[in-house]
Amino acid sequence: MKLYSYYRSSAAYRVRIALNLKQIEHSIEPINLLKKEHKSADYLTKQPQGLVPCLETSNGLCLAQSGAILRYLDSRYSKVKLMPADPLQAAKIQSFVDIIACDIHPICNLRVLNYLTEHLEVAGQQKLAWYHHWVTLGLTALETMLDESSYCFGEDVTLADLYLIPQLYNALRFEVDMTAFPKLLNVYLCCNQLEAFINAKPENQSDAI
Ligand SMILES: N[C@@H](CCC(=O)N[C@@H](CS)C(=O)NCC(=O)O)C(=O)O
Repeated sequence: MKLYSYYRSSAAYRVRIALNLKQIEHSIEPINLLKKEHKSADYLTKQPQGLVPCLETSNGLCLAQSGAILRYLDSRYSKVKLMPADPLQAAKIQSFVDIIACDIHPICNLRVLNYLTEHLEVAGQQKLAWYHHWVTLGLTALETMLDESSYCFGEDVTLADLYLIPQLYNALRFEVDMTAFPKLLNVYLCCNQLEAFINAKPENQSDAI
């Protein structure tokens, strides 16, 4: 199994954590977004949107979209289940995940931020204000959904943690004020003590600059 990844991609980061947690044998093929490798003709045959991640299975099938990849890995590899069997608990976790996957990430990712500056003549400071506004709004909702557990939903890692940690990594990188989010930060510290999360960190990737 091969994961096409970029070290700073939070969507790829989610999948790297899952592959590590489930101890799935895999290789990582770096795709350099700054060099536009994700727009090469070859890569577009694998991921038609020209985005990372993309997972190539051992029989050569390419899967796009981190959510679909994670769902596939969780149903195919039962070691460390990412979603509980209980429908209500699973729905609560999915709500948390969707705030990141649907409401924060799509409007704060690289191509959206680049569009603001390159096509709408938005200044760098305003672009940063955009990022801070939408991330802070999302994190404010997420903070209310947690209790004092080590991980987002109890004492076992779930899909929620795989979405939260990359999102927080990004928020810290862009210096979002985190003082209102002690529960999120506690989960961040707990997860980052686990080998699967440490090995998936951007700075621990072979393509990290
Ligand atoms: N919904 C997609 C989002 C993928 C995505 O936005 N990937 C970003 C990196 S996190 C990317 O490839 N950006 C390239 C670009 O903006 O040109 C997923 O979850 O896989």
